[in-house]
Amino acid sequence: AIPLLQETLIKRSQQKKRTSPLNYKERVFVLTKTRLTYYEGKPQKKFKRGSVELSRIKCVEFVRNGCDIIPCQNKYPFQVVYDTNTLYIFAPSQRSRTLWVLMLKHEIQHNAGVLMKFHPQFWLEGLWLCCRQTDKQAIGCEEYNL
Ligand code: 4IP
Ligand code: ZN
Repeated sequence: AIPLLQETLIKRSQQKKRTSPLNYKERVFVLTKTRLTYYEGKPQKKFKRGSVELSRIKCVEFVRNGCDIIPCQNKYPFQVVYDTNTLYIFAPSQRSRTLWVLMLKHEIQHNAGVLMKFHPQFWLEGLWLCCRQTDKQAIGCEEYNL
């Protein structure tokens, strides 16, 4: 499939298991018409680490107040919410982040299950920083617009 967008960005571990570490990894992100996939390595020689089917995505949005609290070189975070997970991705510039978010929003506009509400800040150390709720699956605290 022809990539719509490709760039080296940083991601936070999704912590799918209770014992998963919280860390940040540089990955080559590739967006196609059907998937958002991330790879380890260089664009010319890369190994697939994970992939999200676009049809499963419920929300793509900036993360607010990310820069100050997160130990990540890339200062422009955005989130991709799908199934029961949130993938946090950090872009190197405002321009890059805006491009990824606009492209992703465009590709998911006809998805079933797009959220009515979302969390504008990070899930960190057992709570949502926006609303202080301690249930990871708690309904969002702010209205979401695609
Ligand atoms: C890993 O940490 C990486 O951060 C993985 O990211 C991440 O998977 C793992 O989280 C996390 O445990 P170590 O490399 O120190 O083992 P990547 O796949 O980019 O390498 P995700 O799911 O974020 O891709 P869990 O929750 O999958 O275990
Ligand atoms: Zn919240």
